[in-house]
Amino acid sequence: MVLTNNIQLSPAGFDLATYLAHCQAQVEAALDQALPVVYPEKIYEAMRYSLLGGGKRLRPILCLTTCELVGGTVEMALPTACALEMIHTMSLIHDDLPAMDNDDLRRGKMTNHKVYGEDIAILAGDGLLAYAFEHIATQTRNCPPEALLEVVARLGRAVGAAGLVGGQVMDLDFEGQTNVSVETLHFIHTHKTGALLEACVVCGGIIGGATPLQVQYLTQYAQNIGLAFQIVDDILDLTATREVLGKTAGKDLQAQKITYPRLWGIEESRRQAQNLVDEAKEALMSFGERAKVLVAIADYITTRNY
Ligand code: GRG
Repeated sequence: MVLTNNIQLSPAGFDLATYLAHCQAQVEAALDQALPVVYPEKIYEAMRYSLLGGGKRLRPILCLTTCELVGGTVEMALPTACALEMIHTMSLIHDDLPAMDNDDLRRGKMTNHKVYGEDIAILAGDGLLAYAFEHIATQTRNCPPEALLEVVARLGRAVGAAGLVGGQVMDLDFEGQTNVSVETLHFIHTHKTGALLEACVVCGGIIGGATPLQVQYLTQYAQNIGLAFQIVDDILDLTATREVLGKTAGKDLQAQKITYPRLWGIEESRRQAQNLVDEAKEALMSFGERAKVLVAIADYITTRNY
């Protein structure tokens, strides 16, 4: 079976909202199928509670879209796309724990530890992280083994101390400090947020058979949208409501975190995010018209309202 989202191959213009909704439904169904409830039910239910609990599904969509852009199929990338969402979800579960950001609302619902308790929430995160790698290894079809090995290695690096974990450690370290340089803030966010977004784009490319030069361009695109995504996240934390965000608003101020708007002000932060998105789009020039979905997603990063 060859699954395709086809839109980037069609000559006519397209509507990003329709494309995102189509991919979200595809990812939702695949995630639901990927993680059935078996014995011991309690842990699977806790994992599914957060995994199937909403979210924009931006990370798996980036992976699927990039795979198709370089000539691969949705079918080839779907297990990795699901794994990326499992990893992202586990990072949210752990981020919300009392020992970390201590939050009670995520994706419009009570956080995992509020429903299942801290012990189960920690284990649900661990379970999702381990299962993500198992899922890639056991479910991927029609992808050369060496490409898959590279995907697994890149993903491991993006998640560990060289990526999310390292960024989170620095984020916690600098909480409450006012004298934080822009370089430190960049370090935190290129690791905590950027590394996984980069892995989504680049792994989709690798699965789809991207050339080394294409991987280089995709990396530039991803690094730029990754940082822009976080700048916008910081702005939304200040300007959007709890209802729209589906999570506590004003959290950064409350936790005395240094953010881009605090360093630069809101207007300058918007300008910087726009510059990054412009650079991201430039990195896709050599793909021509076929990159229109990734271009539209870059624009969406700065225009999104949650
Ligand atoms: C990965 C082993 C391991 C541990 C986790 C807690 C932690 C270490 C890292 C924190 C990572 C984190 C929560 C970064 C924030 C990234 C971010 C901006 C999330 C919001 O993403 P959206 O807006 O959320 O795409 P939805 O809900 O739409 O998916």
